[in-house]
Amino acid sequence: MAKTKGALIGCGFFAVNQMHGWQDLDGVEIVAICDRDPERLHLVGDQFGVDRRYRSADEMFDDGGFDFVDIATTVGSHRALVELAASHAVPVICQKPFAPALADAKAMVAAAEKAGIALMIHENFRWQTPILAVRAVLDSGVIGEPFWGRVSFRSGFDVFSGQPYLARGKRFIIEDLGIHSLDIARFLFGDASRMTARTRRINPDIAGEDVATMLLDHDNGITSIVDVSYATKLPEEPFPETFVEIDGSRGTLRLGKDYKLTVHGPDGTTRSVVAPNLLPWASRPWHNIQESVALIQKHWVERLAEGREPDTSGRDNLKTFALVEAAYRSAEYGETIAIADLL
Ligand code: NAD
Ligand code: 89Y
Repeated sequence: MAKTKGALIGCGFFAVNQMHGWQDLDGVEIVAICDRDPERLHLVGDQFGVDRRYRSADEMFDDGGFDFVDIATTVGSHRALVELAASHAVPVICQKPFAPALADAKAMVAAAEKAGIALMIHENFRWQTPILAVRAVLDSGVIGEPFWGRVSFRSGFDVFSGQPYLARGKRFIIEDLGIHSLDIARFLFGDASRMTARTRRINPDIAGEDVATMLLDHDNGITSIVDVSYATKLPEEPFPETFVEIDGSRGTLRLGKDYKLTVHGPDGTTRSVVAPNLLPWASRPWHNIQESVALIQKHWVERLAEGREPDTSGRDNLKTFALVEAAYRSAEYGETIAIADLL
């Protein structure tokens, strides 16, 4: 059977994971890559054996010959590149964060819909093995109806050495990492209607906030706390693990350090380890994230073939991105923000 052909724009720090993920999928071949930095183009092109290399996305689209494009650049270029893909009617995956602002994200969804193409946001954290395990427990009904939850990511890991731009942005942890935690909260507890947030900057060497505490009212009555920090110095560094606590009408669930999952219900307590697989190309501690890249890319290819909307489509991800926007507004004005007013 003919392979699905893809092109990748942005051959930086994270794109290498995406290239590995594509390489592992039997039915996919990345036939062209693009980066304005010739060194990155050379490095990634040689590592993955891709001959068609471009410094300009316009030129790559003009030459065409691919069924989808994977955008792995940083946020500033997302809107222009998604609109470029739409103008060539090429289905597109775009890395998180969706866009610099909600208005851009809405314009990107509109452009994709007008062109009749699929748009998926690479929101991979909900595809992590431990998070999928938590979702499966909720679906089993063993803890009953959830009424309270917490999604927590607290770390002191140096993310700035690999991603130096993170230290320079006016917005940092909510836009970069909290966006994943907020999406996990939506995945586990459903859409949210109200957001209250507080932020702090502890690290004096960065421009944005590195601590955020967010309170969400979900449509189904669940209250959740999403708390994120890159200023938390623990005896054992948990990066990049997300901890989850859920209280339900019949029991409780706790996902803690080293992927330990404890589920307590009317029939007793079960303890298990829901660790991610260490893929051959992955490296600790990133393997949890790396496996979720492979899983979301598989999901994209399946949905593309079926002509069905991916779970983290642009339309869906507007609701996660609205929570990001709401958190910044709430922290700035000290108010609770109604999400419907943003969408
Ligand atoms: P990076 O700066 O290392 O790489 C981006 C690359 O894109 C650079 O090589 C740059 O030259 C190239 N580029 C930028 N604009 C371009 C354009 N218009 N045309 C061609 N090339 C262009 O950044 P990174 O750390 O790899 O992050 C990329 C994206 O991945 C960010 O949005 C980041 O938030 C996201 N990310 C996601 C995860 C995740 O788990 N989903 C993890 C880390 C990073
Ligand atoms: O950019 C971030 C992401 O998406 O996952 C972890 C990260 O690399 C640093 O916060």
